[in-house]
Amino acid sequence: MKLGIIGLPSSGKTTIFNALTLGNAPTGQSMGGRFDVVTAVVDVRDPRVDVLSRMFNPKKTTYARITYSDVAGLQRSDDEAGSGLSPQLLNHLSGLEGFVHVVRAFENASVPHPDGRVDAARDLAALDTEFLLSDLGVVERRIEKIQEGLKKGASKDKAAATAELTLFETMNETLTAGQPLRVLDLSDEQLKGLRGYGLLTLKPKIVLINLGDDQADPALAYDQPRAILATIRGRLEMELAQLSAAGDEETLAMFMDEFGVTELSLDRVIHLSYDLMGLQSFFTVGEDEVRAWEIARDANAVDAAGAIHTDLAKGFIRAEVVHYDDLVGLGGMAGARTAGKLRQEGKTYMVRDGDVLNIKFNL
Ligand SMILES: Nc1nc2c(ncn2[C@@H]2O[C@H](COP(=O)(O)OP(=O)(O)O)[C@@H](O)[C@H]2O)c(=O)[nH]1
Ligand SMILES: [Mg+2]
Repeated sequence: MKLGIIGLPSSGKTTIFNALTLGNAPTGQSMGGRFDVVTAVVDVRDPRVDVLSRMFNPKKTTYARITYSDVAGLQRSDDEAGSGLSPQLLNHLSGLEGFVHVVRAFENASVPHPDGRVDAARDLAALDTEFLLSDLGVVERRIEKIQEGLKKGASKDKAAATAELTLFETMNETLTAGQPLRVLDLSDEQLKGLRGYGLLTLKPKIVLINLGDDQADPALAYDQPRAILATIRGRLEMELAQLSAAGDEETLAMFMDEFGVTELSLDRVIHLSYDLMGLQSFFTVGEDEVRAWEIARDANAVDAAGAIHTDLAKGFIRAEVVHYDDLVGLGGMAGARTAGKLRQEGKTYMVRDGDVLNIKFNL
């Protein structure tokens, strides 16, 4: 899963990126709107993986992973005529699966807001508008293309071209009304067809309101499908992440207690990312490797097999399934088998979060 951390300059993107990746990317650098991307892969720390690893003692233990990129260079454009995203920036954004949109709410006298005054609602809307305009450009160009094709009689499949035109006209109306494409109820088929367009307002997004250390939640509303609004105390979280990375558990616990932090932002934002993308985890176990895999919540056993390797999906015979809770509760595979908790499941079995799978296949 690849998520991009986006936001206006000095909103705290790099600070939050550091908190998420336990990293040390330099913050507070004015990029002057220059397009710049730093990427880090984060292990999804799942205590269940650690328990399984102790149980099977494998050569290798592998967590699920999320890639976060810190995307600098997004700015509000004053150009009423269209979006101000550079082609390279747009290209990078289009390739991401979702966004973490950082919005500045913190006051910091030594870091003046580029617009002179902190206003989270305004900044949130500013980038949304930027993305909307970008999508509108894409949609309008596509509509012209389809219409041209229909006029010239160049479209091989007229019915398909007409259906596509209808879809793009609906999208055009949505965007023109100031709504992101996320609000549309599109079929899987339609979404698949749209994948190549990299439409920005179709991508799921977490809006992270970046608060000062003891600032109250400004309580903004953001009611959209496939969007989550949350708050974070970015700088505080970065400092806590640094304590955690340094292994200073005692000081970390003290600060977390003092500031009422129950879960580090790393874990919290990872959980939000999973929710946002509609993901769950399943596990594979063995002497060689204990591993966590991410998969859609509506995935079946064949999808799970395919997540491991396309060959496993192609030659799928059945899946041996035991739930993590049963496996651990019954002290291991032997116990789970005796208790009848190790089941044989077919292709259409719907995978549950925490399932331990062994795919039987034949090529
Ligand atoms: N007071 C306060 N300052 C912050 C917070 N987050 C970031 N900053 C400061 O704001 C400046 C810009 O942050 P940075 O993460 O570099 O912003 P970016 O331009 O969006 O990557 C840095 O000096 C940070 O220390 C916060 O939550 N509270
Ligand atoms: Mg930065």
